[in-house]
Amino acid sequence: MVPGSAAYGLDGSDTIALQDEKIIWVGVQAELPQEYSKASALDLEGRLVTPGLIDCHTHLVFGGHRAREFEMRLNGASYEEIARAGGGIVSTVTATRAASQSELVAQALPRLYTLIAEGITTVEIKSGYGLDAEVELRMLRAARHLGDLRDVTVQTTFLGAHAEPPEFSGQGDAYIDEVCIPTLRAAHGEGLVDAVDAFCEGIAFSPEQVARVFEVASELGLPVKIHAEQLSNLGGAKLAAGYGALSADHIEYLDAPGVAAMAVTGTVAVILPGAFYTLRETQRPPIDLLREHAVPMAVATDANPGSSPMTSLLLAMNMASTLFRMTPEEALAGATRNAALALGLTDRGMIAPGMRADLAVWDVETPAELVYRIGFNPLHSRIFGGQP
Ligand code: DI6
Ligand code: FE
Repeated sequence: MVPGSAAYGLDGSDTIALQDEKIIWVGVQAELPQEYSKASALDLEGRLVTPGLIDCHTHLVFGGHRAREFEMRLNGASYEEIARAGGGIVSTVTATRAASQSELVAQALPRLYTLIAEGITTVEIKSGYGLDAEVELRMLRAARHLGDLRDVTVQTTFLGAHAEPPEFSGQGDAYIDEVCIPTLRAAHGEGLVDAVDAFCEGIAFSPEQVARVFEVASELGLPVKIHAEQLSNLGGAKLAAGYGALSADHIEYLDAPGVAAMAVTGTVAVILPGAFYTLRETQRPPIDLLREHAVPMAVATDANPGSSPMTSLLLAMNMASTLFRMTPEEALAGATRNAALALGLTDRGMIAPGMRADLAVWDVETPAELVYRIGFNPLHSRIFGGQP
């Protein structure tokens, strides 16, 4: 039981009863059912309690870093120019292929710990820096292993369609058919895939190529999501919505037909301000249009070594508000309830009976106070599956 706290999203409620891994009751302390009154209690002294935060879009497992590219961009090179010159994602592929599974885990752990320290209880981790069967599987195994090592739920996403590897340069179709799709089948066979993602972009894969991957995902019964409309509008979000996608992510260049298609399927718009900031983009995602169509919006770090070297979901929330004018309530829903939807998880992201007892306790009074600071972590404590 957690009395004396202000539960986010539940007007006036101040007490949460937990049993094992679940929330079993939420309400005001005076109405606490008799049967729970003898349970051990944790007094949170009026602190804000939110669902444990959920980072629904990360590339947390990778080898090396890309600080040199950061310097190149400061000298005027663009993200796309660097990618086309063989840098970018492909340079991380080289470093990732050179790392063993335990090295990948060791390099990812400090990043994961930084997220956990901010109250994250569920994190999605994508493959996509192996781009061959062996290393894509290694990345997914490393991601799963991280979830065994720390008190956090890891959801794995297969992102074989992230970039053409050097050995298939200019042969995207062959890569999709000969490597990406067989690797997806193998990873699924090992139980390593919770969802399937693809990067639909001029520097990555065409809508037709992405559709081929999504056909196989559907055949395997796996949900899909997409990196779409980040640098240009290829209609990727609409394509993904046609496959009932859980989410379309980035979407700075998303147009009205794309928003409408997402609204029909309930596809979540995942807003990634870290990449927008890092690449100094100017085209903002169509937040007003998403609101008008009641498309759920999530916010995530996109933690990756190139376009978003960021491991702070609180900072992503702050940026979503400051850069894109999302309200603090929207930013918080984006890191909890809607982030759960973006992962297809119906048992978390809200404080309600039956939900997992994943909670974050904050030394603040309101969501606005949580979102407005920059570079400050007010986490008081974290409860994961009912365990403080
Ligand atoms: N979009 C992104 O923001 C990341 N992947 C993608 O498709 C960037 C990955 C990287 O630059 O390493
Ligand atoms: Fe990404």
